[in-house]
This record gives sequence, C-alpha cells and structure tokens, in this order.
Amino acid sequence: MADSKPLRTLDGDPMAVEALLRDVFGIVVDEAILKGTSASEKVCEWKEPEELKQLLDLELQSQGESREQILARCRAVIHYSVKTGHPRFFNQLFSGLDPHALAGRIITESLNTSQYTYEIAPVFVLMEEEVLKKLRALVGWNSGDGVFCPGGSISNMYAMNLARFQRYPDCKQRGLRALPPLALFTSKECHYSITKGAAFLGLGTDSVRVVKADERGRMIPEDLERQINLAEAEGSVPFLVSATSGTTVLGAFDPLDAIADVCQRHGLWFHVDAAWGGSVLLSRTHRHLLDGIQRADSVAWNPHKLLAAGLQCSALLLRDTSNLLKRCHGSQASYLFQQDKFYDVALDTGDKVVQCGRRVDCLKLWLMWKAQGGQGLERRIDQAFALTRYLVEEIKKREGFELVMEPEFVNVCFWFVPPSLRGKKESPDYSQRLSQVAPVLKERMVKKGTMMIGYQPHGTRANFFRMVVANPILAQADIDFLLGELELLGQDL
Ligand code: ABU
Repeated sequence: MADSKPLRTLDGDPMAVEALLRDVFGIVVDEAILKGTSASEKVCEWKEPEELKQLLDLELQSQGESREQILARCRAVIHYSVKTGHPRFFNQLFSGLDPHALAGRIITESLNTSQYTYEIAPVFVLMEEEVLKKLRALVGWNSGDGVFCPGGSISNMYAMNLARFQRYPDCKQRGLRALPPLALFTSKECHYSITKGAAFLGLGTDSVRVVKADERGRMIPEDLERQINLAEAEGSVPFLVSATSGTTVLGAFDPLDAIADVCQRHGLWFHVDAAWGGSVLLSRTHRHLLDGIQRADSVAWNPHKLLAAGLQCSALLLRDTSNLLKRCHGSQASYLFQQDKFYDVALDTGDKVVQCGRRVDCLKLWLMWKAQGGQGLERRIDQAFALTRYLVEEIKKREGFELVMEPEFVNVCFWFVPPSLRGKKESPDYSQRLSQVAPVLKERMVKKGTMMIGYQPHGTRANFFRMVVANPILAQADIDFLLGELELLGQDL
C-alpha cells in the first residue's frame, strides 16, 4: 500500500465524493450485507490480536492515502469484523440485519444531526415523539414521556435518577447531602446495569437489595416485600423496584402485576427493565408475559435487540406527564434552548437528558416499522418463539444435549455433554469437567468461523450455552446446523 498515490482532499469536489462513496457503498453491500448475511460465508475471520493489528496497519500517519488504499482498508475492516447479521451469529441478545432499519441508519449517519433542538432536527424531533408514543401505547399508556437513550443500561440509570428526583427534588441542587440512605430492589437475575447505575449515581452498590428469584429466574414478590421491610427496619428508605422482563441469561419474565402490588403498597417507583423482552409486547400471542407492565412508572425497551432495529435503539418510556425528565435533568443552556425562538420551544427536547449531543435513534425503527407494519414485526416475534420451540424439541431428541430448563422466552440454555462425559453425572468431577466443554467449543467455532454462541456459568451451574433465537432470517436449517456443528466440534471431547 505504501507506494500508492495519496488521496487528494475531496472537499469541494462532488464528483470525487460521489465516486468514493459509490465504491464504499458497493463494498458495504457486497461484503458486509450480502456476504455478511450468507450462511455459506464465515461469521468471523478470527486472528490473534497482534496479527490483526499488523493486518489492519492501525497506526495513524501524517500522510494521507490514495483512494485505492482507502477502499482496501474498508474491505479489510469488514473482512475481519464479526458479522452480527449472519444467520449463525447467536452470541448476543441482538442479531440480524434489517434492510429498512439499515437504510434508516445510513440516512441518520449521512445527515449527522443531533436530536437536541427542533431547529437542527425538525424531522427527527417529531418522529421520535411519534415512535415513543407508539411504544408507550404498546405498554398500555395513552400519555407520558420518554427519550431514546444510548443503551438499556443508561435507560435503567435514568429511571433510577428520575425516581430519586421525584421523591427528593432537592437532590438536584444539594446532591447526596439531600438524601437519607436509600434502598432499591431488584432480583438476582437483573441486568448488571442496576448495580453499575447505583454506583454511578452515588447511591452505592450497597443500596441495591437483591431479591430472590425462583428456579426459572423470576423475582419472588414475597421476598421483595420481605426485603423492603428489612431495609426499612435497618434505617434505609426504599424508593425503587426494578423488575426485569426478559433476563439476560435465562430470559425470565418477572411477575409484574404482583410486583406492582408490592410497589403500590409501599409507595415505590416501579421500573421495568424490558430491554430484552419489551418487543414481545408486539405479539398478541405472547404479550401476556408482560402482563402488569402498564402499572410501571418507567420502562426500558431496546428495539435493537429482538426487533433487530440496529444498535442502538433504546427507549426509556415514562408514565409521567409532569415534565419530570426536563425538571430532573434540565440546565437551560442559553446557547441551545433560547426561550424567544420563532417556534414552539417545547419541541427542543435536548434538556430532558444528561447528554448534549444525542444521536438520532428513531429513524431506523420508524422506517422498519413503516416497511413491515406492526403485523410484520409481530410475525417476527412469533416466528422467534416458534423456532425456539423447534430448537428445544431437537435438543430433547439428540444424544449429548441437555436443557438447563424449559425456556420461557427465546433464550435456550443447554449443555453439550461430550462423549467422554455421557453417563458420568455421578462422578465427583463431572460439573468441573462439563464447565470446560463450552469454552473449548467456543474457541473451536470462532477459529473455524462457522458460528458464535455465548456461554456462561450461572450460580452453581457449570458453563452452559445460551442460544439466542432472534435473527429474523433464522430458519430451521440454521438450528439443525448449530446442533450438528456442536456435535462435530465436540466429538473428540
Ligand atoms: N444488555 C445485555 C447484553 C448482553 C448480551 O447480549 O448477552
């Protein structure tokens, strides 16, 4: 690459800009989108970090590079990246590549605006409100507020901050000095952002009281009540309960109605972390899993997960109609939020959030929804549940596969028991040896590039795979492939 001609600046040369971007889009369509979603291509091209650094030639230089060099770099970036839209990428709670959502992401990137004022984001301010209204309606609210956040963890932190502010508005000015020792409650299966949020907001991780979950991973409301009473007896002031709809590993749905009853009895803010499971609200068949969500004060919901809207698309929804977001976070910067503007300044939503610049996250969801309709999205959710059932039945049929439990959602947790461990459950080192299987298989599948599945230990359970059935292009053939490939990779173990 070093001897090619350097790229002259493209500023003010529309033909050169067009030529470059048409080439780049061509590469993106061929390599990232078509090959990236083709089952006959690899999910990833694994390289050790030192080798990858060399291959990518990461160091930044004072000299610019030629167009050919830049195009080769674009190809290399795509080639060595993990293809999360690939039908054998099962590693995270997001996967898939919806073309309409992607079109929205491309437009968003190209327009490069910030969501904070109507004057620079007129389309997106109105669109965000419409999309949030639709999500709120699915929760069961015909009014309220909300905002797109940079991820579900931040949505959860917003909920904690709002709950605290609503109870102790003084803390905005006086900070922690305005507060008694506070307590919040969540189950042991909650997302790790709850403890992170407690630390970040100055509540401290000790303020998080961990409520017991049942054998399926669902919060036990009786234990919640017990923990609230205990916290009070110890001198803390309970202020928030965070329930989870779709836990990260087991995919469990907390019993929201029973938890809402407890919150109501104790006057606590009821937050539902539905980052993973929120999209189930679109399915008339399965939305009963979230019965009671309409009683929440706040809901976190990530359409970038099960709806495949693309990272990131993470809504915080609020039942509040008192402008709580703005009262809690507003700082009235006079250079952005002039009150004497020529339009309705209520459309300047930037002071609702702690960020200044804020990405446009509504367009990808809006465009996908326009293309699919609510019915198309509902079909996707139902299809994911149906494929999950297929996977579960296949696991039950095959020797060497063992379910951790019947899934409630599209997380399928299972062990692959290799030939050498079959029939040895009673051996004292069985669990320890079984724990070593998933990491070995993970390394093999990644190095071969055929698929990616996550694994983890869980409580006293040995490492097991967590298969996530979410990609809208998944078919039974991909499920068959997954099981066959595990058998193949693990036949010598
Ligand atoms: N926000 C949880 C994501 C972790 C996962 O994809 O497993």
